[in-house]
Parts: sequence; C-alpha cells; structure tokens
Amino acid sequence: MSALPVPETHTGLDSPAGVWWKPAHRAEKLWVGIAFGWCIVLFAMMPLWHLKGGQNPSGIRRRTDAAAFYKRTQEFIKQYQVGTDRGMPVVEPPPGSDVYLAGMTFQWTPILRLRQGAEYTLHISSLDVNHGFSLFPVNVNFQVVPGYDYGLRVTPTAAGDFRIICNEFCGIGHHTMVGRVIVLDSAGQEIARSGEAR
Ligand SMILES: [Cu+2]
Repeated sequence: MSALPVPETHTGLDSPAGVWWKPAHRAEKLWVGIAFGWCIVLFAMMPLWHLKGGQNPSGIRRRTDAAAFYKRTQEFIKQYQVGTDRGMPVVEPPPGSDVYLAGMTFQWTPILRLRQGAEYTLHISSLDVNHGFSLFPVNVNFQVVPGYDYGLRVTPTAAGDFRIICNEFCGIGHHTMVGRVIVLDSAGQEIARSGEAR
C-alpha cells in the first residue's frame, strides 16, 4: 500500500518559492502615470470648482438645535399663516423676510407661498436625521443636516407649484416625504396646476 503524497504546507510568513514578482511593464508604468496625473487634475478641480463653480450656497450658516429651530419655525408659521392644506399650514411671508422650513421624518413644514422675483432668506434645517432638499421639477438640491441652520438667499425665478422631495434616504417613510412651495407670479396670482380647476 503506497502512501498518498503529502502536499507541501505553506504559511503566509514565508515568501513563495520561485520568481513571482517581475518589474512592471513599460505600458503599465505609463498607465499608472496617466491615472495618477488624472487624479491630480480631479483633486485640483475640487478647490477650483469651489472658487469658480458658482454653485455654492450663499454662506449663512450657524449652529442650532432641533428644539430651537422647531420653535422658530412655529413662530414663523404663526406670524404669516394664510391657510392650511390637508392639515399642513400654508405660510405667505412678505418679500425680503426670513423664511423657515423644517425637514423631519417624514415631512417638510410648512407649505410656503412665495412671490416670483422677490428675495427671501430661506432657513432650512432638519429636526432629526439628514434629509435632502430637492426642488422638483427644477434642479435645486441641498443637504439638510441636523444641528445647522442654513440661510440661503433665494429669489424664485418662475411661478408655479413645486414639490420638495427628500433625496437623502431617511427611513421607512422616506418616499412619502414631499413638501410644497407655491410661487405666485409677480402680480401675486397663483398659477393653477395642470388638470386642476380654479
Ligand atoms: Cu427625508
């Protein structure tokens, strides 16, 4: 009876036997060089885009906390409320005023009625977790992080009935987190949504 050959045991502490490593081929070195150069270009674009990109928020940012921001939002609602829509307060602040919008699981409070061409300071914060402010159907996106009050200087350029979609997954009801911004035209008239009689 012949014994089976015992396979050679090997541990990771020993180098494998034989020639297992060869210097990189010229083409591979060239490729690494090109890839590294492109990395540097992209890296340099981050600060350049920040300085030249024109996509930066207007830069009013301060610390807050959920209780304080909620209280301020409620004061804002009390001051300028003009109605309700399915239980949600509808607020029409005068042009030039400070506007407060709170994101929370899973709603945006309140519904805003703004005037086309008027400037507002839109304060956004989250009362719980990260949310994403995404104005539909226009391409306006902003991260809403709890603990920070972001004051964005905004001027609505188009009248209409817009939706705020949460674009940052925030929990089980994330897909239902839809807010509303109504922009009145410069004469103060509300533009009817398509298919809606007024
Ligand atoms: Cu959300």
